[in-house]
Amino acid sequence: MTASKNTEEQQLTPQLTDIKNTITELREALNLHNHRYHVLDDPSIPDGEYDRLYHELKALEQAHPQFITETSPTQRVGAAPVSSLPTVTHVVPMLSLDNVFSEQELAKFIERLAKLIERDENIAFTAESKLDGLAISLRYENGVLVRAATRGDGVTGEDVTHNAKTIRNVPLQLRGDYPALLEVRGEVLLPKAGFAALNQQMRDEGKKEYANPRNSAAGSMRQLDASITATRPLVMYCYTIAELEGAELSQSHYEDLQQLQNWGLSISPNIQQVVGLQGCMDYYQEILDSRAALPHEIDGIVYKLDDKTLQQQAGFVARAPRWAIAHKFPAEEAISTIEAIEVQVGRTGKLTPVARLTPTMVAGVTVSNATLHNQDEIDRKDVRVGDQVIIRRAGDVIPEVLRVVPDSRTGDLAAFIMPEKCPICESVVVRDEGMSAHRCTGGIQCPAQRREYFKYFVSRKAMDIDGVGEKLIDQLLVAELLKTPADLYRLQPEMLLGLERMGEKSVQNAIESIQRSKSTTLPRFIFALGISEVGISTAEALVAHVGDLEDIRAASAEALERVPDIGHITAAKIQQYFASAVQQEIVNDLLSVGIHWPAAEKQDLEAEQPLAGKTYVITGSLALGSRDQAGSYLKKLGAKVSGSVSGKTTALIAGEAAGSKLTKAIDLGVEVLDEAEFIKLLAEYGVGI
Ligand code: 5U1
Repeated sequence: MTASKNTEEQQLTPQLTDIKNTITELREALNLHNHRYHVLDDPSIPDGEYDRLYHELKALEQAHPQFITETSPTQRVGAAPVSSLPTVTHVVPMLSLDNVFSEQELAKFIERLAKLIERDENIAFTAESKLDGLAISLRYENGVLVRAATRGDGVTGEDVTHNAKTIRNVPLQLRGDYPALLEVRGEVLLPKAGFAALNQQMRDEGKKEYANPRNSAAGSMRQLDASITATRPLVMYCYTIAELEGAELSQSHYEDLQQLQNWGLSISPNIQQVVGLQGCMDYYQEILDSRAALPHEIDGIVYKLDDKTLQQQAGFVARAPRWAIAHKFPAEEAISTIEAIEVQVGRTGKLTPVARLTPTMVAGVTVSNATLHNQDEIDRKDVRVGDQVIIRRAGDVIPEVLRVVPDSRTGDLAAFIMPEKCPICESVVVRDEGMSAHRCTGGIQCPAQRREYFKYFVSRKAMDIDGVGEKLIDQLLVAELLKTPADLYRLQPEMLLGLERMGEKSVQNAIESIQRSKSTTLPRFIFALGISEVGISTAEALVAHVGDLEDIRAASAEALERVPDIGHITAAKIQQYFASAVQQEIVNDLLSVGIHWPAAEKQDLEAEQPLAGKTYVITGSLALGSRDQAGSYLKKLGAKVSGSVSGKTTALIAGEAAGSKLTKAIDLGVEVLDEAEFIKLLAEYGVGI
């Protein structure tokens, strides 16, 4: 330590010295994370954690401006370019955005802005998703793409023209009445599906995976070899015009975006004009609700003052415009610690290792458990009890452990090994050859499997016994009244009366819904048996192509494999199920208590299946009836009906109020049919509605 520093510190109170030290530590941490994020494309902490550190530093510096230095991470726009790509100077600097994290902060932003532009707070904004990718600037001269550059530090970026030219929705030549000069900015992204495929490929090749889609987009765009970038399904959405010559635009930012589209550039889906705080918050909630279903990652909303003259009046601060703000979503990733790894046993006996975590807030919810999937995943991620880990909770998906925080392990930690005996019933645990899952061999004798199986058996898609819920099943199991599924049909009112929360009305309700469920359909019954790999559409295919239960029970694995969409493994599982003496008894027992269905409508396999090999998705509400009903028309013609849109979808049938599936279909370029077009399609194949 130098003498002058000593003197300086002697003049500070102990409290100020502490603050100064905290500021220094925060800067060091942020510099390190900045380097990993921008230079190495390999962040070690989630974005939410970075934001937290950044805001802690910013708040301390605001309270103690005497400690602000020119080199503080708060004083710069982004990271300087580092690779061997040529550099580019941005004539108009590439900005970043200030963030808010709550409605209150947003309200303050609007209040401040209203004062700056001397208007009331009913300000018109253009609201759009904050895309989680890499910011890029595209320059078009006489309609021709002449340069693409990364943001870098906002003034100097990297020349990535060779890579931008490989992005399918970046036009090399503008369309229509394009201007003499256009510099446009936006975000390059790798959609979620492309990210998953890329990481699978990295794993297969033994290479390091990307931490998130944004890093993979950055890594892809900063390749020296454009043929590598060309293999990545990147997309670019434009969000602002930086330079323009030779065209007149209106005063509205929203209309600028429409104009960009006319010139052949893509803009973010779901852009809306909104007014005031309420308009912003409604839009925020709508997009947050559909976040998990979107094809690409977004991390918040951007609101921009729509009137460009007023934008000029509001002006800029060092790194960001005063007329725009990013409203960040609650972070979906956070750091926690693994306190234990326990093993859960599912309906089919599959063992799932579950991490018990130090309770941690993720996406607005306290998370204490996260799935570790299976032994292979634990080994691949090298996750151990005691590790600090990054966890993720996205939408309604079960929280999962993504990875260990790099360099966080201190000391020797024991590796996890799956138990050799079931932790619930002590039956032998086996691992099917070539499969990742370990299984308990106890079958329905295992209390865990039995409980899960009964919950499944009564569920809506199976026997649909709505009067029997989880609580009642637990009580019946404890009372040893349920051993095999047919026992449900042997229950008498007096056996239920007196159980917790089972008054006369609930008992009657339970018994009636059990009795009602006896009349079912064969696909539902097969589904309810819980044969591994057999979902409702496989059960429907079995009935359509093989016949009644007796035919299915007697079918060989080879015959089952001839059913569309039934592969080798599923055929073997079905055949093994019906060959097992234990399962035969379960099925016979169910038949003996009176479960029945209408005679199966076996389809003639030779009959014409004009839509065989095609896959449709149905969304929104249809005037012709339920989506199930609409799906059955398609299935009759040999088509498959799926629940989610992908690149393999033939077409999306979109009824009224279609939401995120429609957005995804448009994004993926999947054909969309409205109800009238759908009815016409059916009519072409002789199906009248
Ligand atoms: N969607 C969107 N993201 N984003 C980032 N719009 C947008 N605008 C930006 C930035 C940095 O800057 C403009 C306000 C100039």
